Amino acid sequence: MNIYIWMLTIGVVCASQVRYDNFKVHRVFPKSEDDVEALTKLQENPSYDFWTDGVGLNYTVDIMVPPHLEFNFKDFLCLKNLKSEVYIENVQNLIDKERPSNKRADGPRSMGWLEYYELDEIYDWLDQLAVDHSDVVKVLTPGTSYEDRDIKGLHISYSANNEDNTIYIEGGIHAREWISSAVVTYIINEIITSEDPEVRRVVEQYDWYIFPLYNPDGFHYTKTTNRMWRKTRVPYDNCYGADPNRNFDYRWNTRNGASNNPCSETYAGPYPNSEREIATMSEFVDKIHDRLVAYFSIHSYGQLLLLPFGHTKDHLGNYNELKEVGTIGMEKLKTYYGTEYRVGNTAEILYVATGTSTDWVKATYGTRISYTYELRDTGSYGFILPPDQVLPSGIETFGSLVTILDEFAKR
Ligand code: 0X9
Ligand code: ZN
Repeated sequence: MNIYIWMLTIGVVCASQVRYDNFKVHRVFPKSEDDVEALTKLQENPSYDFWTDGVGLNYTVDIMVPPHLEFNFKDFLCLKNLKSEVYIENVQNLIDKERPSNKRADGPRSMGWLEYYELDEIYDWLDQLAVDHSDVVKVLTPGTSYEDRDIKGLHISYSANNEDNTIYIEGGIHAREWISSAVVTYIINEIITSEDPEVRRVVEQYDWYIFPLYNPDGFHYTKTTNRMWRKTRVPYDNCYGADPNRNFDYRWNTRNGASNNPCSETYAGPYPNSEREIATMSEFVDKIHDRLVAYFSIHSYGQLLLLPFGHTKDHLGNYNELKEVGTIGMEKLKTYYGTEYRVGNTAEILYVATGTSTDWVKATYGTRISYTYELRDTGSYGFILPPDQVLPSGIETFGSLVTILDEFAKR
């Protein structure tokens, strides 16, 4: 009897939905190396969730603070004389507002871009596209996640002659960045169904490999249990998950770009490619690498277009070309709704990050085009971007992507 009650309690603890009542997101401005050091130290405490993962001089840091630590946190700010601003008053309120549209009322919904969808809805839609457009669309499942979910994507091909013109798009590598997967599904839909002659002219020149959900276990977990989950779901010591975007086999776990601590949001994992998702998908990219002209990794948030590399501020390789074309792409993006992006090297305009997908592709295969998008917004909603911003995000992002490809083709 006792054992039964004990087991029941454990079960309830593990399965309950995490709530974020009165969790605030503070934006802090580090103005000196001392500030950076103090914040980096604070980040070691996993109770503070750094929504912007790294800390860099003169760049703002968004930190989610649980109510019981609000007092300590304010003391810390005072002590260090750090300037700050409350960006989100109550994270749970945003989650609650998002929720009605993220629930399925009566069975599966047909795909759209006015709400957020579940994993099986997205996968069913991919399957249906392959049926409806069997001449150009094929479903691919190169592998499965740690918890045995498919990593499903599409190969879209208009002509066998396009093989050497392959574009790869990866979405949803960070579980809580729902807008990433939503925008990637929008991109898929436009590539296949757009009737705009300009769009058709560009997209039909390429072969497309597109995977909207690189981290299916994490995604599922954000739907069932913890909306703010980022990593994979592999148990390590006392904590779950490695950061899949620190797990790629290039400069893995080096120079402040990732963490050794399994409880950290940027845990690099025990070794490169330790995460089954990353090992499998890296192997898949390897198989097609000689046809690859572009690799796009889609994240949120910050409205940034990031160029390799994350380990150094140096402008390596074809930085100039990537920066110029990226800037043209972001000018196009702005024409739709006025959304402004900054373009630059990751370590320079964001923070040091190592073992990321776009750096791995660039360094390993020398792929000409390699960009990381940090989609909307700039912090008002952060990861909990309201569903009414899905469609505009899709439209502006797709527009910029087409412009970038077209501009590269002219050079
Ligand atoms: O830290 C990350 O992995 C990305 N930011 S996020 O807030 N979405 O987690 C940035 C990745 C930067 N990419 C490269 N260094 N290539
Ligand atoms: Zn991310």
